[in-house]
Amino acid sequence: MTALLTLTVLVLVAIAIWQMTKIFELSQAKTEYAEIANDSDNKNNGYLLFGFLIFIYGITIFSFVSYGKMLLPEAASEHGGEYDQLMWISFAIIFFVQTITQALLHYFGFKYRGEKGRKALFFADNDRLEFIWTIIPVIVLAGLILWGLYTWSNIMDFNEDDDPMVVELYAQQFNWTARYSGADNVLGDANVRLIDIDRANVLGIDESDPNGDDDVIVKELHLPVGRKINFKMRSQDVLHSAYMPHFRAQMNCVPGMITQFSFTPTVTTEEMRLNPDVVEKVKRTNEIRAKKAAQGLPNSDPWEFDYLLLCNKICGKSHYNMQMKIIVETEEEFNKWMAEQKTFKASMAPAE
Ligand SMILES: [Cu+2]
Repeated sequence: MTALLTLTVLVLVAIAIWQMTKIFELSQAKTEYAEIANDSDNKNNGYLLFGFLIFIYGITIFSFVSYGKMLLPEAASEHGGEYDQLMWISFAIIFFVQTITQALLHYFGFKYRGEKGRKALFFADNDRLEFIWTIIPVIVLAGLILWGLYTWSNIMDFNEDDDPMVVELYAQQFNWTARYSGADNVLGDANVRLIDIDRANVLGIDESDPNGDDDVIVKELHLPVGRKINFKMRSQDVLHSAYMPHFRAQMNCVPGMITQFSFTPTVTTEEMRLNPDVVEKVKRTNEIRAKKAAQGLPNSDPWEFDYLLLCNKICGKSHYNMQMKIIVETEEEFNKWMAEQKTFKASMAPAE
């Protein structure tokens, strides 16, 4: 009701202003017909162009200053640096071109504004000009695209030379499950049709495949630092996307097929918690949480940084909460943790 009243008041105020302008216009004794722009109208519009230019530059600077801190901290994977470099160079080129072309656009808009007696110059074409403004974008874009393709093929190179550890990421509405391939480093065959909840076969692992016996199913992803991991993604129901932002990794999880992504984590969770950007972010978040706690609001416990696996496809109503903690640790810590886990064979309830 308040909203309706406010809206009515706003509409009435708008009508009043419009009527007042009409009265003001009528009261002016004009020699020219008021709806044709004259030199002073054109000049004012030219100045407004400059005003708009200042506005877009201002909002750009404001965004950099206010939201720059929202960016991800340094990459925690081997390929991440290369990926970030490509992104920053693209950003820099776009920023440079945008700044220059906007200034030129607005300046020429002002310089060649309509003036009484001025006539537009007509010329059909200029080969040199057209060559210049075609060849520069061609060179820049071709360079970026080639570099991008090179980076992409480097990142997506799944060769077995580095002895990658094979880990499955299993997506379903609305959670993740991870499966380690065990001592043989081979995942047992699996199919959603073999899922047997009563016997705790949540991933549909084929019991007749001996490769699956030593597989380890977990709800928290532990990764040894410096070891290449080859992730194989599956989805149970709809399209999901395995997104590990700190490692600059993302791959769709598609029902009915296995997709993959591979990376080497280079920074342990403990080390990342000491990263200045992360320390700053944790501090900021906990200040907000402390304020919430004082008001007795939920989600106000102090937060500690952890790597996350998130879902980056809107897959349903709880999509926003589809995440799994990732812990990057030393090889010894990882081996110790792994030794405590149960294998698939040991964790299955016996068949009745
Ligand atoms: Cu999802």
